[in-house]
Amino acid sequence: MEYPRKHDKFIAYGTAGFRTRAEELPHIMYRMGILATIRAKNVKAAVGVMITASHNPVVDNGVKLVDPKGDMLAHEWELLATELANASDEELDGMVQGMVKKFASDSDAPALVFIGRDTRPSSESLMDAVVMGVEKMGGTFKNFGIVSTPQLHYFVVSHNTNGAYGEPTEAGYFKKMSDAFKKFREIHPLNEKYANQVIFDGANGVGAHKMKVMKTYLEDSLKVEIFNSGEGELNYMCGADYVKVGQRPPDNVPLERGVKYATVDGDADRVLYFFYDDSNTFCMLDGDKIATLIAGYFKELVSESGLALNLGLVQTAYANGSSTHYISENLKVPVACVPTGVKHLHHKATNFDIGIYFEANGHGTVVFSDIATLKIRNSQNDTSMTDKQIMAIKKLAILCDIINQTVGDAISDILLVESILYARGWSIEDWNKSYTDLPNRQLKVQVKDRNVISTTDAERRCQTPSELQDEIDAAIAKYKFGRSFVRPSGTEDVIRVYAEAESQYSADMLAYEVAVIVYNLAGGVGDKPRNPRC
Ligand code: 16G
Ligand code: MG
Repeated sequence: MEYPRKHDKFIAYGTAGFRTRAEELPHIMYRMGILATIRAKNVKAAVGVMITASHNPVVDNGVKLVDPKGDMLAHEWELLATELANASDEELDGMVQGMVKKFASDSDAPALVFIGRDTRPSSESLMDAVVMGVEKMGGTFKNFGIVSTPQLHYFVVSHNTNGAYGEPTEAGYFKKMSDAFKKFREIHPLNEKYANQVIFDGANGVGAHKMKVMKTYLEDSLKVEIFNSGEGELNYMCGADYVKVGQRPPDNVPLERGVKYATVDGDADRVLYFFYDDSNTFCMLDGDKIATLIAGYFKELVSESGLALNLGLVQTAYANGSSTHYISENLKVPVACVPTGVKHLHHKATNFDIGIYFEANGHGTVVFSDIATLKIRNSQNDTSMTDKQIMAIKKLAILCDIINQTVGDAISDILLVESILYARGWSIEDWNKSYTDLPNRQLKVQVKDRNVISTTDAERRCQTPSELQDEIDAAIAKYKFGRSFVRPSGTEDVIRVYAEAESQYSADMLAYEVAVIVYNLAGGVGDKPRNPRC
């Protein structure tokens, strides 16, 4: 039989698909080729399979399916994916036949599966397994080779809209975004303190390859210098996750005061900015800062345009308290909080005409409702509008084309940030000044079974174990501006702890105290959390 199951480990389709050591994945890849084909027949449209483990170490790999509109796989199908991935070899045929009967009985429906992969050495052979699964089910596939996760999402939606969203090719992707980027610059005089240069940390992954290509499309409109472009190990001491979690710069990037840096993760769906200020302090501008930059600018454009469009911002519990305060009190933009994971943010954002969503870790984008898209498109030629209104609408229309609305896209997000900074005439310091982050700390705690912790209120409070929340509340009460929550990770076998407070010392101590509470009440294993100040 093809790709027999070689281990008994149970692996679930988590927040970002299946993710584990590459050698545990061949049979899962084969089965996901099968499932993707059944899904394509079921929805009578092309679907995607992306092979990547994002910011994880190079020895890991993973796979996730992309639904026809370029969105994440529907929840019911995540459950089917887990069932299929964990079936024994003997059960497999029967299970597949059952699924075909239930979801794809109209077996003549064509099935087209788009396949993309990241730069991991294991990705190519894992792709062969996916192809084998597709062929086994009589489906056809298109291999896009090494692409970023957001590129694959873009190809799927572009194909399924017959090119209305864009041309479903790499050239189409680069051209759509870079043309819009250059057009936006043409309608603005170059402004004040804006610096037309970004130093780019490619995490030694696909982002570096794709930024190299994007540079040729951008010509001189944006100067990008690329580091960690593949000569070193993927995600090792570099990339968005390394920078965010450690709150430090990546290795192998020349560091200079006042210069603007952007760092992306291994599959280029996350981005953060950072710089060194006048006192040579490392300053990070994370997903929250990106979200507030976008929300503030879009709010202004919508109000100048006079169009009746509601604008909202979606965050998770990880959003810095200062950002939430700034959004609701200063920008006066409605803000919603949802559980971690892009699918939750994306879904919520579609409730607004213009929905902006970002996780603090740098994953996010902007989505426009069909009504918003139509209004923006049609009112550009409305003769009853003033010049100022038309100009605002024109800018909104161009920004729509810079944005990859399907999912967070590091390269597209960089182009959007650079456009807004350009329009505002801001340096990175100006942007950073909008609000000051509360100091924060994230820790991990190893426990016997992470599922003993369940959460509610968009992961901000624990329901079980029963005494856990009361003890966390008691710890929080000791710290000024203290806030803390814990949740089981969806991608690693750990409990994550987040804490913020008035000073870095307090944030570190609060995180430590809460980690100890988790260790004691939720079945901690291995070494106890260590007091950071001892
Ligand atoms: C995945 C999610 C990301 C989330 C992270 C949380 C997608 C595409 N990616 O990488 O949004 O922030 O998981 O990881 O949904 P955690 O559950 O281990 O904290
Ligand atoms: Mg990623």
